Amino acid sequence: MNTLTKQDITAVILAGGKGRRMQGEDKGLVELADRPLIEYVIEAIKPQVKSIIINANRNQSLYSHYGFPVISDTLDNYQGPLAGFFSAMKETSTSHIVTLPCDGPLLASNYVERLISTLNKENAEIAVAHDGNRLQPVHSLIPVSLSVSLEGFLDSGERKIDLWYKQHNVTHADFSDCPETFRNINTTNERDNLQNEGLM
Ligand SMILES: Nc1nc2c(ncn2[C@@H]2O[C@H](COP(=O)(O)OP(=O)(O)O)[C@@H](O)[C@H]2O)c(=O)[nH]1
Ligand SMILES: [Mg+2]
Repeated sequence: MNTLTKQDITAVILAGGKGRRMQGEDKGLVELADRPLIEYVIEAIKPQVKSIIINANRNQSLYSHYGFPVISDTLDNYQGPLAGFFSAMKETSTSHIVTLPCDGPLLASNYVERLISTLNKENAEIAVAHDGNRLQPVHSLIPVSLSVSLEGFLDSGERKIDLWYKQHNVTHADFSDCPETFRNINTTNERDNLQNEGLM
């Protein structure tokens, strides 16, 4: 019987992308209402977990100012979020990780609790968030013991999150009541819209 608590969780903030739709900017450091995006994410996730890892492939010294370990992908050339999951899992001291992107500043205050309670309730290995319309694959709760499976998957040349999840017993955590948790900033326009809506 699973009885996970927040003490079992390291949050992995994924800030390792290329910022392709934002002129190659390092999105975690892009400012929203005068503060880097990652600051909103750290503030929201910190009370929900035991520890935090920032997964970044650039500007590591800037990210390290927040006082958490900064881990780069062991695979080079921006091979996608699974590369970040794996690199962070290797450095984690808790039994589980919760993943979340650096570009989603409206994270629910019960994000981790809901993933945990879903996994505790269901007989599954991984809990992935569902916004009511679709699965949100970079928002998930994963046991670190699956790093062996993930390493094999990456070694075989696969990169797609959904395909890796298909190899495991995955349950969906229902977040249809707070879809803003998944609102994320991929373009300068999306950043400006959020600012103009006065949500920050
Ligand atoms: N570690 C790592 N993270 C990545 C990589 N590519 C994207 N990500 C992260 O995955 C998340 C989702 O990427 P994003 O470009 O925002 O795509 P979206 O799902 O369309 O919003 C972001 O937090 C990125 O930082 C990568 O190559 N390595
Ligand atoms: Mg995004």
